Amino acid sequence: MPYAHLRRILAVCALTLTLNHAAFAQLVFTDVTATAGVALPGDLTESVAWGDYDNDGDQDLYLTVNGANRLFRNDGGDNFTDVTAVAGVGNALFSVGCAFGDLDNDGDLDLYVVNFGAGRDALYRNDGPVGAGGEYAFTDVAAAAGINIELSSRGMALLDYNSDGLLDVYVVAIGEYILYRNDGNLQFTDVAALHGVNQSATGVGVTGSDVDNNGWIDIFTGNRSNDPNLLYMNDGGFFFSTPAIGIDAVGAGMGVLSFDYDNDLDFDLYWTTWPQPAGTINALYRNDGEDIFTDVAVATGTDDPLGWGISCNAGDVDNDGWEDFFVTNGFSPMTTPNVLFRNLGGTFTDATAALGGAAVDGRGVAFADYDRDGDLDLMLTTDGDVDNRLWRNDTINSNHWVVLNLVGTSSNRSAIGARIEVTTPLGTVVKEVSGGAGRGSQNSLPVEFGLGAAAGIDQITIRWPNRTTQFVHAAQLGVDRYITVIEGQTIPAVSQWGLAMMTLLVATAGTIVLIRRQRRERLHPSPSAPPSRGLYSATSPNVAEDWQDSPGEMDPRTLQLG
Ligand SMILES: [Ca+2]
Ligand SMILES: [Ca+2]
Ligand SMILES: [Ca+2]
Ligand SMILES: [Ca+2]
Repeated sequence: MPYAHLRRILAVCALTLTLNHAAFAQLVFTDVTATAGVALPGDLTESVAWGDYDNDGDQDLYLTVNGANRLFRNDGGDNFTDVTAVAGVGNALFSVGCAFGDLDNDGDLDLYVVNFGAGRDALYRNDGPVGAGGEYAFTDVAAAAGINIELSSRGMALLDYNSDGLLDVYVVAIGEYILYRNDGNLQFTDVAALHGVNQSATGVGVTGSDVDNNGWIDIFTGNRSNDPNLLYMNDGGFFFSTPAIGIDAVGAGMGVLSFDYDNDLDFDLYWTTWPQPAGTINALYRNDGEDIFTDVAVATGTDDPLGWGISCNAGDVDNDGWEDFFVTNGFSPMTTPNVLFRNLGGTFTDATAALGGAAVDGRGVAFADYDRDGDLDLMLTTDGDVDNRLWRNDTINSNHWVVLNLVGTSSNRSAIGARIEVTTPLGTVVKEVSGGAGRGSQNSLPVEFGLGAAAGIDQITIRWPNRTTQFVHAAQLGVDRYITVIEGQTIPAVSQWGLAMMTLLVATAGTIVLIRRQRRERLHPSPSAPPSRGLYSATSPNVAEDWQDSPGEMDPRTLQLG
């Protein structure tokens, strides 16, 4: 028996035995759309991307709309502020996809927006805190950057296909697919034909993922109008059109997703479809290695036979170490419910009831822990007949977690495409930093790992997008915290005492900042001034605090390693 296969079986056995006990704790979500101020009544919201555009340590929210898109700044708690105007990102075309990524590696997140119908896609360069009141602002540089697509674009993903440290853009449209190679200085060249990844099909969804684990990001596209879905395998920055066996089902393909549903340390593929031609159902392709896949949707309970599938995204909402996922359904003659599939250890159950129902005309979906309490929250975009929905995860269980925020140095700074394995005494779980999935929606770049009952981490293994591997011996770092890892920087040995001191330093630094701010505000009262949004830093060079939303509120769980 090949070692890799044996390892997979052992990994599944170990996780099944140890993580499954917590799987049946009650899931609880609260609809906070109204209180958070992110409802867009009457607007058709198409897609969603989470990203910390203002580098204050929390996830902000971008929604594409048939009309002016919106950027909501996360102000802590459940408070979001519409900053579209000052940020300059309200593209008024019919935008259907978006993703955040640091395309010029200057330390802040840029934003790519896909526009359906006529009109150029937008490439918003983040210019930093240059706007009114020191707010972050963007400039659409698409034309100067060589982004000239004015076709009917549908979906997109960011990926560094040639592993040169610059994020590239793959756009799927009707009848043409474009791979914008990033040549540096925000200059892009379409190399889709050169690399054989142009298609004459009707593309809807795309995602980048290293499906065969050779260190190069592959491309999986969902194509409708009876065009086959295609998986382009990447070897050395060159794509090979040899079709993977088993994934090319024909139908009305829509959203696509890559995630390891069965915890055997390879990425499996999901594909949503409309029920046309009759009988076409969603597919979950189990990765069997050697570019061979087996559709296990029916066997795992994820075929959603009544759904009109649009988009999909994954997140471990109960932190049990098994990846759950959400499927949106819409554009249907009747309203078919969106579905939250909860992973019970390789098979799934419909957990949508935990949301209080989701029978609305859905479009896009993405996960992020916007309130930084260690569980993944959920944004759903919808047709204009109902409001989009933001659900806060209020599940209470004893499962542990860690959120890893990766900073590339020789790799792309957003670390999109990094492969992360987190090993605890209970097993190993693998995820990637996502450049977009489903149909043009994007989870947060920081990756949340549920750890189940594991109260400690043995090791974190990161294969950066430049294909170097970094081992983080994390035994002393603890769990239930955010950890920032900078590419290539070694982790200092930290004793429990040292960790306590680092936490104390972080809390002390926060207190000092708070006292200084309160003193400043006493001396210089300025009720109309915007809140200070500078970065808190502790005195230790090995630790930095990046939580700064509500004035004075500190999160001592956050460590920056480097
Ligand atoms: Ca933020
Ligand atoms: Ca797998
Ligand atoms: Ca789970
Ligand atoms: Ca949360």
